[in-house]
Amino acid sequence: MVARSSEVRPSAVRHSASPGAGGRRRRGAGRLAGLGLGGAALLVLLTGCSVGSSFDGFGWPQGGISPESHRMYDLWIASCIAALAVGVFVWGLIFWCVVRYRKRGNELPVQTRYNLPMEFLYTIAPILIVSVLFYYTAVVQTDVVRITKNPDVTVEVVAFKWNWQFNYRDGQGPEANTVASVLGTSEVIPVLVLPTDRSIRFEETSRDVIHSFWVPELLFKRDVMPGNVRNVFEISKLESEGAYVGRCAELCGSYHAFMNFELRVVSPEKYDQFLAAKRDGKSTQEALSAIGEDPYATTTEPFKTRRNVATFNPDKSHSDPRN
Ligand SMILES: [Cu+2]
Repeated sequence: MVARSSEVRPSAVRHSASPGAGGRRRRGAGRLAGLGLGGAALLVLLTGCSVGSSFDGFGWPQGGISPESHRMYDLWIASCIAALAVGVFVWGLIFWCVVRYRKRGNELPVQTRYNLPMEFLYTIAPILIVSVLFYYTAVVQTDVVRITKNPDVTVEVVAFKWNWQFNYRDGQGPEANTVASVLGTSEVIPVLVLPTDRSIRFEETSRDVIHSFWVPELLFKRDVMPGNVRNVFEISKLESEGAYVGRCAELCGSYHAFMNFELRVVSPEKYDQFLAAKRDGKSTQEALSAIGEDPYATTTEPFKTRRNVATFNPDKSHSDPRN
């Protein structure tokens, strides 16, 4: 497949022996290489957040609120750009070959194979590409799952069918004490209040089955396991105040889809006041009101089971699903 003059058939030699054809081919290859380089340079120039947002994140969720989420997002965008650069180059080669070597007569075109430099390139280039992608993936992953010794805030996330409890802890690990707690009920969505600009550790445990703690804006979710497994992850800080819906992302039973909570990100000062109010025995709603925040979740609402005699055992006389 790759050129080697000793392998070339006489007819092909005749064809390529013309100096005009060789010159044209070199110029064509030069143009193609220039086009490829120009395309790659253009893609590199367009790199950064703007490329991601113009292409809708290449399918990756946007609007992350932690440094870790930005790193994962950037890795995805860079990988897409690298894949596109390789793709554009390969597509260019394919179309160039289709046009340049289209059938002109009954003579076979130059048959090339055992070209060592080309074979070498075929082998080395993919290894290099995969190595670079692997390296950056390993760097970002290590960064995202890094655990520090003394995070500013530690929250124990307790999942159960089908709600959440968030325990504010005075230290790390199962031996630490809970100093304040937020418990979700069927009537009230649990609001997890956390501060901006402080490192936060999440320690997860489940009372029954496997759940998954997921705030889409963190661009990260981690399973919440029952038993002795205590899944832990950290974020170095939350960047923007606001209310963000949180969900269970592991199919855990009938009301899995309604197992929502709200992450409320406030300033560090407000967070301290919230925690102080909770420690003083105030309810979560009272403590939220005390710091000037909406006392109830604003991003989601408690679910209605819609389960009663009529809907659980529907028959013709009780067919109205709203009952
Ligand atoms: Cu669940």
